[in-house]
Amino acid sequence: MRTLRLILGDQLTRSISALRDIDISHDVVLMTEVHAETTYVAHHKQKLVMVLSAMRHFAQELDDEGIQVDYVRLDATQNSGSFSGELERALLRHDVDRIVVTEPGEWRVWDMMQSWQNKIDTPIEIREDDRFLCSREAFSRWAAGRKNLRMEYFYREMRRRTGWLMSGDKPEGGQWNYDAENRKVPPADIAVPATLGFEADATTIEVINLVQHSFGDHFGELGDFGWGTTRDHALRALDYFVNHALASFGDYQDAMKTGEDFLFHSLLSPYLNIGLLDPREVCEAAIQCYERGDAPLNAVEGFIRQILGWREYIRGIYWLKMPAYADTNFLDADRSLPAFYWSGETDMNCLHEVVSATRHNAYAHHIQRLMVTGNFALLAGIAPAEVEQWYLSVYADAFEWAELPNTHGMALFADGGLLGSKPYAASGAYIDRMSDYCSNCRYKPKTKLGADACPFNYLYWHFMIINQERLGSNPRMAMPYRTLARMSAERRAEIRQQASAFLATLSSD
Ligand code: FAD
Ligand code: DLZ
Ligand code: SF4
Repeated sequence: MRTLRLILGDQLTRSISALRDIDISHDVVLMTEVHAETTYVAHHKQKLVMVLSAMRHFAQELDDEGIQVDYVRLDATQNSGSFSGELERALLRHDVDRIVVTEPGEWRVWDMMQSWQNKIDTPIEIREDDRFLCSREAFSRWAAGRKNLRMEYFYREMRRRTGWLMSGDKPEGGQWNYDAENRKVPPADIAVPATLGFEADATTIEVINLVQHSFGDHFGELGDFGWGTTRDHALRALDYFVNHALASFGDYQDAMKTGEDFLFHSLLSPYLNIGLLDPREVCEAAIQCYERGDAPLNAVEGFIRQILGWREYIRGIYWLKMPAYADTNFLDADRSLPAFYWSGETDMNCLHEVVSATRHNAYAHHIQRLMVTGNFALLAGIAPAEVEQWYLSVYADAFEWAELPNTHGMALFADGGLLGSKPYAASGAYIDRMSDYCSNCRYKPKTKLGADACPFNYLYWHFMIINQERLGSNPRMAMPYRTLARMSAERRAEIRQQASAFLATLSSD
């Protein structure tokens, strides 16, 4: 029996289910660069380089093993531009008995794959993507019948299931979660590890030229491209993080600092998401570091929770709730995305800094995404679909299964509280406490109203006022609503007036 094995651009894992039983002497692996995938959103140029170069390197590694790889380049003559078209064309080139593929990461492609079963005569086997620690089925079982799908409960179950950081049936150190220790503000002279960059080889340089030529109008700069594009690079990035940054990961996880775009974060999400790293090996490397005594528990638990907890939970929610999930809009937010999300040109220094870093690096860390760009979009009532398009476009790690629940649920509360128990709405005080952005801003974080007032301050109370009917009965919002109740009618009117005037200045052109 001869099998055609289709590998997508985020399935670059040698042990992936679609390759597991490969017969090297007969089978053929199909990999295709297609226009539909390079343009379904206008991906950051660095993401395009990373994915396409990693695909080419992965194909070469399979070829080095003696596997027959049919690799279709973006500029190949007759490239149809879509997975469906390329699969059909490949079937004309190869006489095969069946097609094997691993389920895709995105609903959009899953839907497309379902249609292949009817359109194509050759039998297709769609295999589970078991590169995650919790299968879609196991997540559904966990969610079934629960009123409350909070991450924390899921995470505890995953800790028990894996035995990671457990002492018998108790969590290591006696607590499940050490977040209270993970909100420190870094001293001004903190020594941050140098960024590990990878030099572009001939393959990557060729892709950089292709992207510059064909996708020059996409967001982002290529000048600083330093992402790894091979499994070897990804393993080096993991090793570098564990040995140089993990020990301080917990302490400064929520901090933001001008000129330090990465602080102690791992920068591993793009490698995890395209399959160059496996979540198990990443968590195990962190646990070994703890067991050697090289990183404290608050750091390692905090890091493990991101992967074993958040990453798995977010993916579980995506598959549990799609496709209807994307259409909810609990707060009826409908404003257009302001143009400064692309240009970075705004007097609000925090937004300017985060958008600029995003343009340079195709990266921003979690708190920058959630509490700066996300918080502003929430307070300003930007339409969820527009915000989601932005997040899907601008980060190297952006794949809808991870991006959508984080944006739609966590940042925008558009799901009405399925994912988070309350909106992550914050005034300028939060950004002032966790960053040094405010000291270089034309606005004052402590001023509530007037020309110098930080816009986050009056937008926060405006958000509370206009959403009182929707949020007022939420017990976790009781405190701000008590404060609002004590506010005079004049004060509220002033807030509404200044917020409306500010929002009217936001332009999407
Ligand atoms: P670290 O801070 O070092 O964390 C370690 C790892 O934990 C990450 O590599 C990632 O794999 C995982 N992780 C941490 N938080 C999350 C989370 N909330 N959801 C899923 N995985 C998590 N992550 C993506 O991988 N792709 C996205 O498209 C994406 N979009 C986001 C959009 C918004 C609005 C927000 C608030 C968060 C988003 N995240 C996304 C989650 C998180 O911000 C990134 O995973 C993280 O910033 C990646 O950087 P890092 O590798 O340095 O992470
Ligand atoms: C992200 C991406 C891009 C930019 N280009 C390709 C491509 O040309 N060919 C390919 O196989 N995959 C690409 N990908 C990754 C896919 O978008 C991803 O595999 C699907 O969205 C399923 O998650
Ligand atoms: Fe951002 Fe307000 Fe601080 Fe300026 S003062 S950086 S707008 S939080």
